[in-house]
Amino acid sequence: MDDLRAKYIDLIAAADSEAALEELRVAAVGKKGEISLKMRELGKMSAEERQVAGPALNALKDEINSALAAKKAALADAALEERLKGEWLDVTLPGRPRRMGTIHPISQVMDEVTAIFADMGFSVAEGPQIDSDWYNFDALNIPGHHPARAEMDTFYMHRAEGDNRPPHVLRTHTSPVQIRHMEAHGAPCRIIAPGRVYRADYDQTHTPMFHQVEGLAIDRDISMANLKWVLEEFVKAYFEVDNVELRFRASHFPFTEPSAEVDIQCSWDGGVLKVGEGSDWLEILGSGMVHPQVLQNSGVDPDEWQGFAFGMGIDRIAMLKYGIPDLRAFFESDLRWLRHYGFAALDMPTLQGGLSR
Ligand code: 2NM
Repeated sequence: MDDLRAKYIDLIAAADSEAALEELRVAAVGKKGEISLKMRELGKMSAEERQVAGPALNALKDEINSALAAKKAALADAALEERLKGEWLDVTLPGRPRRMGTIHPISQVMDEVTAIFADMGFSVAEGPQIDSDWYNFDALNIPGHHPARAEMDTFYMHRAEGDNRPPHVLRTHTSPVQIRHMEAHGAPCRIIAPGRVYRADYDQTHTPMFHQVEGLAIDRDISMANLKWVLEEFVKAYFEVDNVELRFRASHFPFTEPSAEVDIQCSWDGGVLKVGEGSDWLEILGSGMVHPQVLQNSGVDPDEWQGFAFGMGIDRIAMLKYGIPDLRAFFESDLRWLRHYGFAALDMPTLQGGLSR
């Protein structure tokens, strides 16, 4: 028995694979293994002999099984160790740069504008791009015969034959979003409505789809003074300058009274736009005090509430800030143009981190 023990303990220690171990297991404690055969001989022994040999053989069998299990675990550990050496990875290495597309300048500018107005307490409102002519026109104090309807070059949706209701339209501005917001939430309110708008106009400076951001602030005592401050803060933050002169020119919109178009001070030295210096003026937006009729139409009592509204073209202010010469290139999906004018996908504009870099 000691010979058997010595033989198998040595062989197990020397085994170099799971397969070799399995062979040893079969040879030692398998059905026809050496130790099993010895156990069969117990029957031929005398009772006294068996009392000694039986437990001793069982103990030997247990010992061999334990040695097999221990060696098996050791081999598995060694195999894992070997594999881990091969799969070693330095997780402190810098990442490999990978092209992942760019943020379109219009999306970038919408994010910048949103960040600036959010800092002044404005939240973002959204609404449908197809809307009824009530929300797009009538509610805004633009009745059916009003020249502004013709001027807007509206896209009308198709109506089934015999359906004489007024057709829906592709919204010509984001004002319907503001009407819907007032209707749903009432006053006071402080929102901006950025988004796509549509007008049937296509030339050097017009595309049939473009982008607008409108703002609306309604409270009990909001005045043109508040409008002026908000727009000054916006222009300084957006164009990233410390000072800029604004010029309010009297104008007319059906939905505001009084109304003003706003120019910003700039220079065009060497064909390069600089905002906040020089003696030229650049028109960037329209604004005014929301017409009492528009408040009324939105379910807001004009004897209790008043406020300002403004609207500007995002595409235009994007071109101005980032020196993009051709409007139509915005919508051509030219990858070379996008790589040139696009922004890094993970750089979100914030007021603290810098709007643009
Ligand atoms: C502009 C100019 C002036 C405007 C008005 C409204 C509403 F819905 F509150 F009446 N939203 N936006 C507005 C006012 C838009 O764009 C040139």
